[in-house]
Amino acid sequence: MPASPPLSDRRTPRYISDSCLPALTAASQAIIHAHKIVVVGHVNPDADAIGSACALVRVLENMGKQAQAVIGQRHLLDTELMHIPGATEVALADRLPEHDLVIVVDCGASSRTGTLQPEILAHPERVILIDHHTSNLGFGGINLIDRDAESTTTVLYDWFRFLDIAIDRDIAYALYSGLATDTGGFRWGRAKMHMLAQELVDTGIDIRRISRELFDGGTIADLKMIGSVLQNLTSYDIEQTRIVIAVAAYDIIAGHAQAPVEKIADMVRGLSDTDIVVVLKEYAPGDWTVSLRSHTIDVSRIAKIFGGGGHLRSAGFSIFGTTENITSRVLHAIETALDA
Ligand SMILES: [Mn+2]
Repeated sequence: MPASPPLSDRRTPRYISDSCLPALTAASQAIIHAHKIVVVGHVNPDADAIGSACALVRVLENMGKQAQAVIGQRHLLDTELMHIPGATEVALADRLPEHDLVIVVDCGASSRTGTLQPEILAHPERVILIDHHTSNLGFGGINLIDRDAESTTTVLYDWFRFLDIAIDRDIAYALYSGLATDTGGFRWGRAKMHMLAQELVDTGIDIRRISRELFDGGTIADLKMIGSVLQNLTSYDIEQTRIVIAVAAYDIIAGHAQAPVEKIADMVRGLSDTDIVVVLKEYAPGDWTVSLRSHTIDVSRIAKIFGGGGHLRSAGFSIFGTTENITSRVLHAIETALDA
């Protein structure tokens, strides 16, 4: 009896789990049959969301599909992400453009699709979800989720290999941006994230430039804004756990790009005398995004209490209220989580 032909190497996942193979196959079949594809990244996108969306749109266009990336929010995207090839073509929308398939990227919960959430939940059979968040329960018809992957762009890379897509420099730039950002500049992740980085860098991308765009930048005014937030850090002790809260109120951050505000959590997360870092960011009056960071405690559990999610060490959620009200609710939730 003749042996069945071996799967070619490209079909073997290199950076994601073999258990993703059924989803890789299903997702590949779905796009082959689709013509108009909408790619949705999360609200207040970071470089992993925009990098994933841009890389995917370019690949789909190369496959002869009509593809459009959208974010379900009204306020403008952060100009600091516009260096990623294709980012200027990402649209803002309250409704999904005409489509026969939706691919949602880097959204750990359906709420992260913003104003597009009702339409996405109404037709999961038209939705492929690609993600790496620990807390993701899988709200798509096809769920390509690897909770060990460093970034959504890591998952995409293996999908592109599976599809036998050539990775050009623009695609590599977008994928690398997501990988570099979600590993804090390669400070955490598995050893093989460096192998993926090497494969991407081998396409000829300029990592010095990408790193400068992703991690440096900002203005004198941005630095002063960060300074005034840090000046007013408050700390709380719940039993043996120290919590630090930073409040980036609307009147302090208005007029600043999102990137320097998002930087605050990463500046505070490394403190040696702190267990949990909470950063409250008021991007619109009364409308807050909360970031949670910890080296020792599963903060995705705390974020879930507020309808958010994320990773073990890095999670977040959205909430309306005042500084005092949100602070007391967050402290109470942490106390509850610590007791559990
Ligand atoms: Mn991500």
